[in-house]
Amino acid sequence: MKLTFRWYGKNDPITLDKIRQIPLIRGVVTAVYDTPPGTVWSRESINDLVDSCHAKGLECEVIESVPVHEDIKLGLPSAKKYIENYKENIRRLGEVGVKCICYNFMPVFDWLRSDLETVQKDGANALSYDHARIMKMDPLKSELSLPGWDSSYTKEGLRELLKKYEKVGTEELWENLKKFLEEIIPVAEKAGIKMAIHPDDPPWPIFGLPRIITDYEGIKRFLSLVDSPANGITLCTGSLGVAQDNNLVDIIHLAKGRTPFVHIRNVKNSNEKDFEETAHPSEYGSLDIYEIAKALHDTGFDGYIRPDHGRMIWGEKGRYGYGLFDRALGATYIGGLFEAIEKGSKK
Ligand code: DNO
Repeated sequence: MKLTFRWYGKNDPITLDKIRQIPLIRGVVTAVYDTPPGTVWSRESINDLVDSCHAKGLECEVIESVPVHEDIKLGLPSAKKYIENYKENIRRLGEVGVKCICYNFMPVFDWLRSDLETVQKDGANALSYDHARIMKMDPLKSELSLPGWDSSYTKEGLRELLKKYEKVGTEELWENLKKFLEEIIPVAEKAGIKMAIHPDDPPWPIFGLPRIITDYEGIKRFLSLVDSPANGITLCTGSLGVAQDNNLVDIIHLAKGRTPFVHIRNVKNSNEKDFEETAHPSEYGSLDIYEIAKALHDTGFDGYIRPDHGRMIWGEKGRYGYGLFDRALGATYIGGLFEAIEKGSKK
């Protein structure tokens, strides 16, 4: 397993110089951010990204994300063009040594939280989700925006997009995902890249939009759409772990050999659909991170892991979920767990 750290490119206040000093980090997880979803990334930008990482002694083998254009998820005729662009990005990334691409198939919105600065007992600030509050929110009015969202929509653009989704239910979304995979997976195979779909966060429908990568059954169905090692998942513990019926160890066994990438974070579930993000170690949240690491080890996991969202601690201000300190602590915790499990298994 290789430990990695997310880097939002040259505008990220957490610079490569800082990342390279975090113990155990081998490489970064990053993307080209200078072009809208659906376009082909320029070779110049790709090379610049990879060269910047290498210049600091960091690998650049994981891209998160190559975003999927909404027309693909909607299954519109224009999807054809966007799928061709997607394939070209896969080829170009393969040429520079990228091994894994993380993406998601969530309509319109990526990850969602109701509160970005919940104060915890120890004074840290964390992201949290209160379902009742989310249900009362209107995305067309609310000013809430998260770092993972495409911020280029105007309210009018968003209204039109949401209208188009009125015709797309769960089954249509599955159908459009299948068509997309049938096109891109052979290209990924050739390029030496493993595609890793990110589960929906949170793993239930929001604002009336369908979400399908949410649980064991959904992942089982996903893996069977195109049965190839290049068609895999990103095991995001915090996304799947807030649905209390989800057993992460079972999911890890289900996706054995099909999990090139893992996001590790912990969450404290309060009500059925309410949760708060916590420090990474098991004792702070509802997830047993040791059991998760053990299951990954037992299933022969040999992909990339990154510590996911951290809280804001030590007075840090910055990109929600993506500060330096708590994520760095998470990284060393994860590295320690794996060292203990690996050495323990050899005794
Ligand atoms: C949130 C991230 C997601 C993820 C995308 C992958 O912090 O895990 O935004 O990058 O869903 O496409």
